[in-house]
Amino acid sequence: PHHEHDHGVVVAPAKPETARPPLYSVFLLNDDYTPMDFVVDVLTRFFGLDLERATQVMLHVHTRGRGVCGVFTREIAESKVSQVNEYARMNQHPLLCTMERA
Ligand code: TYC
Repeated sequence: PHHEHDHGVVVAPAKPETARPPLYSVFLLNDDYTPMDFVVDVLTRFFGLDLERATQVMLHVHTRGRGVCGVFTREIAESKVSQVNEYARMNQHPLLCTMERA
């Protein structure tokens, strides 16, 4: 069931749903040197977590090796990763932030 346009170009019918953009999970990685307080600061400052949730996520990363800070569209996720890594470097901490397709 294809629909023919005026120009003779045959296209597939549109799906009956609103298109959803691909989503990306943003992670913090554990390391041995970044202070716990700094990680909590990052999670509140860049990901809008309250103190209780930020502390939970920080401890998850500390014990499990990495953890999700949030899920975003690609451009927002890329911006979070850049800002967090720049902020960590500015404060001379080795903290790493990464992203991958959710
Ligand atoms: N492991 C660090 C410490 O013991 C704390 C830490 C938590 C570091 C989470 C990075 O993403 C991180 N000080």
